[in-house]
Amino acid sequence: MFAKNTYINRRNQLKKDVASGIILFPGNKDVAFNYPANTFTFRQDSNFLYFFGLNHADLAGIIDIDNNKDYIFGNDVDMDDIIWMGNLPTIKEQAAEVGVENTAPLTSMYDFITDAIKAGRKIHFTSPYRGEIQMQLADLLGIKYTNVKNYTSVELIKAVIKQRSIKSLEEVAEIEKAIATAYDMHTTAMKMAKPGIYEREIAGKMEGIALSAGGPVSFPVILSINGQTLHNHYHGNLLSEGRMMVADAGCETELNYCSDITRTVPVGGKFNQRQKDVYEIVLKANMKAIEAIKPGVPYREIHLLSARVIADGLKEIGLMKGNMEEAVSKGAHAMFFPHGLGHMLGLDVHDMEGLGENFVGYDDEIKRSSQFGTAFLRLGKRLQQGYVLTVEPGIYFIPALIDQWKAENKFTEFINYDKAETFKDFGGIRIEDDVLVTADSYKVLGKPIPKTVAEIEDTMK
Ligand SMILES: [Mn+2]
Repeated sequence: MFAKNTYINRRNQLKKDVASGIILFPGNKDVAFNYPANTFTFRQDSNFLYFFGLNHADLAGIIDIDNNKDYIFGNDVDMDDIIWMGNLPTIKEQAAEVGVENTAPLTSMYDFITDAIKAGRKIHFTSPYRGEIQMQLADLLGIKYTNVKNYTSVELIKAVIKQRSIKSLEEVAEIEKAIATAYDMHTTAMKMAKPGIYEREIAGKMEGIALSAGGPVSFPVILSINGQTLHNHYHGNLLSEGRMMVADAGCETELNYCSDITRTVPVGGKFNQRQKDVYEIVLKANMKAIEAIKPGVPYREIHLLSARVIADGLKEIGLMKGNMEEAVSKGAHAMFFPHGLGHMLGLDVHDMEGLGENFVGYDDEIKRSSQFGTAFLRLGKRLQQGYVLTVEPGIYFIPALIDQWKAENKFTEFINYDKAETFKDFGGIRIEDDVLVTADSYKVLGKPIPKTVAEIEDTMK
């Protein structure tokens, strides 16, 4: 974990940003995989990690704003735990490492919260995303399980997002560590992408590299020759010449900071002309978007800029036609680019999304668009120094979507459906980097991962 002052300062800032009451951060519990003693890999809650740093199950953190006191609730290990799981420092000792003086057994948290409720004090908590925590909160607060989400604190959610959005140097350094591992994952995948190999062989190798480096993957590896399915987790296809392989994968560091990188490569290592034509458009959209990053610019503008680069490029190769400014404003490009340009990145791969996508990505000034395509943009608001975000444009040929829009005669003035028909066997291309917003521009984080046609072909040789 970081030095204890990091956690003390974060909690103190929160006490300034939330007016009064008690802030409750339940840590995560182990979750059963197929029977109680066989659990999923433990993942601590990111808010708990951010403010309390401790990385094991069955803890809770409380910040008493009114009395300026921080607490960790948890149980010391007993002999059974020591025999089966090994020894751990006492809760008191662990708490001291993150600058918390007050500790108590987990069960006493119920009395603590009950007393606070009786005294009419406000209990702030964020929206639970796991059933176990939702039930724990219902129990603690004496409310119905289904009613818990109605009591979440918007004040706390906004205060947490305000802090976690701005990455410190030590956090950026962690993210760069995660990208260093992603470099190994992706260059290994490129070298393995030969005809006759199954997707799962490469996906498994990538996940193994993440685990070897000390953390899990930051989300299940997306690796597919059917890249037109955006979040494709099926890994059973055999790679064959003429297909593009999309690999969208990252990892977590030991401190649980994430990377999220996408590369798309031609199976066998050589782009054919059609693949190169589409690839160069996506690459240009990725680079132009990155170059536009600086504080004060709404990310939605950069999303639309990348959409424009894609539309112009598709017009050049005959897939779109007409006035591209109009096409983009009406959303015609979204048949080929039906998702957002990117999202924040940090302790979560879609950072803070558990707190609510619109709280993270939008604000009073910039509201989420309802237009197909742009509506899926997770981050639209103005950028600030210290944000870390992904830039991930793509072009996809989704046969069912082409069929539907064609049948509806949708945007026939902008889309050349005859030509689109001939691309139904193409798949998709996405290129994603992780970028820091600096004082006056941007920094692409981590060691550069092969990205141009020449770099990729050279790596795959
Ligand atoms: Mn991403």
